Amino acid sequence: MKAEELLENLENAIVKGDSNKAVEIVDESIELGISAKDILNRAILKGAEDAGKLYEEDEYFLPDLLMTGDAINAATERLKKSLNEEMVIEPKGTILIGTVEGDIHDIGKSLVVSLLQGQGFDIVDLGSDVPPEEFLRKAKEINPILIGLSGLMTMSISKMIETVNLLKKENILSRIIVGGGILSKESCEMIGADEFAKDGWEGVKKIKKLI
Ligand code: B12
Repeated sequence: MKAEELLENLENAIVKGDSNKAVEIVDESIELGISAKDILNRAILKGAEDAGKLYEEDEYFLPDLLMTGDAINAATERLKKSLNEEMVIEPKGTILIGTVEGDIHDIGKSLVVSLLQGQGFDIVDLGSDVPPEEFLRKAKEINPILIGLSGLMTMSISKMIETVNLLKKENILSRIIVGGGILSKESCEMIGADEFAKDGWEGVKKIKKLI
């Protein structure tokens, strides 16, 4: 099977929420030599976007989104091993990361964690639905070189603002990057973060520049 066809089938498996099929195609794609970055950006994220659109159009409901979420999770878990094989590892410092309060989306954030670990960063992952005070408490404890805030929903932006304000008020000097598809240069400025990223690889590049 050709690469294009394989990636299209993977996109469809993600939309349908077929985890077994998705994992099977990830394996076939890796065997065919397709890079982890292409598998993610050209199939998994496209499937996620398609499912999101169907949800917005009331063609999909929460259970469908959950199935898609499971398939994305299964596919990205399978990808993580080869992601790290594509990376060069040198020790680089500790990064604190989490999804902001009110937001439970954590698949993209976990993927970014894998990418950063593959680059030699130590990661302290606070998980999802993390209150601003928890980011502050942990930042004071570990003094990270950078703090990453993830958020996929429009309402997460106000929580990002609250979190960044609290960190700055309490004199946390770590650089801050925010990530998630909803973000733009404008929202990043509004939040008061140093950088933003809509994509994991772009995020890793920007993080390396920031520090
Ligand atoms: C799967 C999914 C779910 C799953 C989440 C499972 C999980 N454990 O994460 C479930 C079913 C639980 C879910 C729930 C809901 N969801 Co939902 N969900 C999605 C979906 C389809 C895919 C998200 C995903 O996993 N993408 C794949 C990953 C790999 O990509 P990613 O998250 O974007 O991450 C990449 C980048 O953003 C970036 N990145 C992410 N974080 C960070 C952090 C840093 C520091 C950096 C540098 C980079 C970075 O790097 C990653 C890799 O490239 C999206 C649609 C979409 N287009 O995103 C909707 C979507 C995000 N969901 C949406 C909604 C509305 C909801 C619900 C409110 C639905 C409901 N009525 O209950 C709830 C939210 C509950 C809550 N309080 O959080 C909306 C949000 C709309 C908005 N603008 O506010 C979306 C956009 C769907 C839509 N189009 O309407 N959802």
